[in-house]
Amino acid sequence: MSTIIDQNLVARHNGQLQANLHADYDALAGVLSRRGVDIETLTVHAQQFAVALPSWGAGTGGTRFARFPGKGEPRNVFEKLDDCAVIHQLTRATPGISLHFPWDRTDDPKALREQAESHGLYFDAVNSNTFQDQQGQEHSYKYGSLTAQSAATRAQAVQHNIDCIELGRALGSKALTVWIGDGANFPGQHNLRGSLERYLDSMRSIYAALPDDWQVFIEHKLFEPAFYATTIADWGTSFACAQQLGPKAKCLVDLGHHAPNTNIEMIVARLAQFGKLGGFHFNDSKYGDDDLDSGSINPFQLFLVFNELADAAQREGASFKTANMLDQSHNVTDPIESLMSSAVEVQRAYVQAALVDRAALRGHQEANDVLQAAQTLKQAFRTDVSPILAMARQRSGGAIDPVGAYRAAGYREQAAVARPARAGASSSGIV
Ligand code: LRH
Ligand code: MN
Ligand code: MN
Repeated sequence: MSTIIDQNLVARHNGQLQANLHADYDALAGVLSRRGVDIETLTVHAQQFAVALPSWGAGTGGTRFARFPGKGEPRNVFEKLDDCAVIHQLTRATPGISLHFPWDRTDDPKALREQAESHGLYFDAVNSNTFQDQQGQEHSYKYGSLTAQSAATRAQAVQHNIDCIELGRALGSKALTVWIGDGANFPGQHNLRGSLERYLDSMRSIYAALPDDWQVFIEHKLFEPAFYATTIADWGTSFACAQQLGPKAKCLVDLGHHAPNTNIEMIVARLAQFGKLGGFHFNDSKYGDDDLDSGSINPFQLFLVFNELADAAQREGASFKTANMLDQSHNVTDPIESLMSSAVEVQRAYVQAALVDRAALRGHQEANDVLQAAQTLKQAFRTDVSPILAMARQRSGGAIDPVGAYRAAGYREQAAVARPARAGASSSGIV
């Protein structure tokens, strides 16, 4: 695997932190062994964790009002891939990349795939985009895409999704994620049932184009850009559509796509129970689809989501798999730093969930010992597993302190020179 940051620099940086890490790790090993938990098992578990990076997260996202670009932002998909490679080199937790078309359009998928493979990266689910018009496009999505009244517009949106599958195939992806912004801003603007009928019709054509070993993920979101009624607004609609379409269709849960205080872990449990949990877009939010860094607002919720995933994995064994991806927008931080720390926060929740004493929890539930049941979860959540995460990274060849090593390497400063800003450039297309 070729690395972008000099591995000797990473090793030197690790060397400075080594003694403290070992002291912290040994202390935690003692705490855990008193609970009957072997720290080494958890460290191996942490090393097995992976969450995919959103290509569109490598640049500054911006809001509906403004975008303040940072220095040295990637100008094309190849440069985004370089930034993703740096994130994986230092965290060893992000080998997958989720591309978004046409933002990441390339005439040379072979070269892109080779570049990814040279860095030990692969392509996770590809995302289609019929939520904005693209240059030269014949029919506008102003009034909808897969649900549009116009058959020609629907056909164009279907074809774009089929093109995404083709491109994804050349890149080695195995899934397509479909999120549409279709909906209504006014009561009466469209027929609520008719819109979903058209969606299903369009999705049937996309489903028919899926290769045998592919899946399609339906991503719901309660509002925005439609502010009165969104066609795929909730997990119930997503689930019903996935059922209608067939076994290759599953639901994707973006944590930010729910009303505040929604019990997302229960949605996860329901979808897992009925075999329709396809994957995640991890991020955090306070109000709406804020796309804040994972674990920055509500880490307990993230832990509870992973607690459900651990429960499902225990029930269903190795066959239980979800496609885990980040989906964040960075406005005031360096995107590479945000993505590194978010990957670590998701990994933290994954390891904390593995710490839950499931037999004890079941016992407390059966005995209606509510307090002890709640405490069992809290004990795992309160455990600071940072030394496990750092040790896992180091053993896998990464950095004990990814952000520290990244800053010491001066990657952003070098990128600023190598990638001079272009007026009006937007990395994702979101401005
Ligand atoms: C929609 C969404 C969806 C898009 C991405 C850019 O809010 O979460 O996943 O593809 O943002
Ligand atoms: Mn999303
Ligand atoms: Mn979103």
